Amino acid sequence: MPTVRDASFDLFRNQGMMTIFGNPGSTELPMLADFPGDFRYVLGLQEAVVVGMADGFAQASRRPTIANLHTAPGVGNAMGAIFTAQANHTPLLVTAGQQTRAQMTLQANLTNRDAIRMVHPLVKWSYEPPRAEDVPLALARGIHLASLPPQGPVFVSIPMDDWGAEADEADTSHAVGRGVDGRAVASPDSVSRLAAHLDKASNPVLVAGPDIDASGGWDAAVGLAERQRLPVWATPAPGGGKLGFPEGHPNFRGVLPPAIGPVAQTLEGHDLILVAGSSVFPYYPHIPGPLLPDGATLVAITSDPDEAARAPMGYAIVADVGLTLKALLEAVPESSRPAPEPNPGPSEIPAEDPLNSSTVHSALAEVFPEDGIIVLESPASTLALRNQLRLSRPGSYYFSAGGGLGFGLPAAVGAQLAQPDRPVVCVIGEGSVQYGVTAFWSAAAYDVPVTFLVLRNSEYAILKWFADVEQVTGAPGLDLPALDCAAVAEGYGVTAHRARERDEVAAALSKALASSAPELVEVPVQPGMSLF
Ligand SMILES: Cc1ncc(C[n+]2csc(CCOP(=O)(O)OP(=O)(O)O)c2C)c(N)n1
Repeated sequence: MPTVRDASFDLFRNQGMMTIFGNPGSTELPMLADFPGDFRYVLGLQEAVVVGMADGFAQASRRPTIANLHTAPGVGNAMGAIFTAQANHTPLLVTAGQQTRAQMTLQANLTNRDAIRMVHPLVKWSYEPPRAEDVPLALARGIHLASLPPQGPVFVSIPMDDWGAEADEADTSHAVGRGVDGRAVASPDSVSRLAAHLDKASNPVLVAGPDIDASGGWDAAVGLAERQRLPVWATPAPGGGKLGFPEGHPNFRGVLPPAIGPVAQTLEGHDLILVAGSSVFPYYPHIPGPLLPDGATLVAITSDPDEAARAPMGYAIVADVGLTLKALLEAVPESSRPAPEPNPGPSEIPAEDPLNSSTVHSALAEVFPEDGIIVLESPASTLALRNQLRLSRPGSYYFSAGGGLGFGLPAAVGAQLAQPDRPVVCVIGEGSVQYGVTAFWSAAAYDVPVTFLVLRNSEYAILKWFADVEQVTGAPGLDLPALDCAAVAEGYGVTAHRARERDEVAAALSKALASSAPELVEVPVQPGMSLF
């Protein structure tokens, strides 16, 4: 008879989930016993980092991924990262150990007394199997649910004595071997109505969101924009966890501002706004105004019924974004509208001392490889990075969609593990580093050659900008004097360089990019926001 552990690892193997991210405790050791040689265990030193690494790995490998946590306190530490995975639509199987079944009711030490409810609002499904022999089926159910659109994290709590229990061979062989496939295209009617609407519009525009890339719709989005002569905006940065359109393309206009009034203002003059693969819209802060420009209609394509339902305006089609864009591309004729004016290249910012973040990003652009991947968590320079780099390949950009910090550093390590042949650069503010700082250790311990570019402006710059928008004066806690990330990273085993001038920055980045070990480049930058 196989044990629950044998059957569960067969399931993981069968699903191609052979990298497990975790931070173990006594309740997880029975799962890890006799760890099979064909699996890889990646240790994170704190649970937010475990989930962050798993998130980056799942997104960059496009596979569901396991994050194994230590009962209630481990799940508690990971809650912010699970929130982010939910916003990112990342297919994660989050598991946590639990006390033995015999000691749960008397609530022995470390019992997660309400494991299901603890994480419930942040996941698609939260479960603790009623019997040990149900664990493989529960894990299978979780993996399939996480992978079905809209993708997202699920949670299974597993009592520690379950792993050694006998599994029912006949039942588990079905659970281990099955698959589920659920990418549904919009109905032919819906596609042809939208195609006619688009072709007849006098000045339509495309707003591209992260699920275009996640659903393999990149080429279809480009084809559609070219055939229909559509200018293209990226969905506002907080929700743009991935790119939906090549930012160096002549039709690309820029990133939409993240607020109600400014979105309508930016889209002024368009009579049809087609949104693909984004919520409508990831707004923040609250700058009121009309939801749409006068006379405009909005149609959104999303795989997420909740995104479709909660949009405050417009018509929504719930369907796989990539497949629906392909169908739409086939249904529209070549438009006779004039092509949009080509977008000017990145702005040039003079080098000062200390450098402006834009100048740092222009130095990065100079040495950034064609197939490079950016993981970004530098709030005050997000727009400057997008403008300077103009990333134009799918799978080349990851960002925390929900607005929570702590994703960047671990997700970069996870993305690099998933894509060992593509150089990963993590561009991060010195404040943001602290929310996932122990990921430096995992990068060093597993020789994960991420290049970390830390922008050191000695403050929470974006919060000072928010203070202006919110008309708040006198708020404490917005300065970060003497925070030396280079020294901290060295303590975790990462080689660090300090660079101040533009040429030094480019040279240090080239060196780090060529290295087979993780390296960090810390650059002092001017305070404040960098928009270009
Ligand atoms: C988990 C979490 N805690 C706090 C915040 C609030 N917050 C947003 S941006 C920011 C400042 C980040 O500082 P830094 O990385 O140095 O970037 P800068 O604003 O200077 O570009 C903070 C604290 C958040 N978004 N998420």
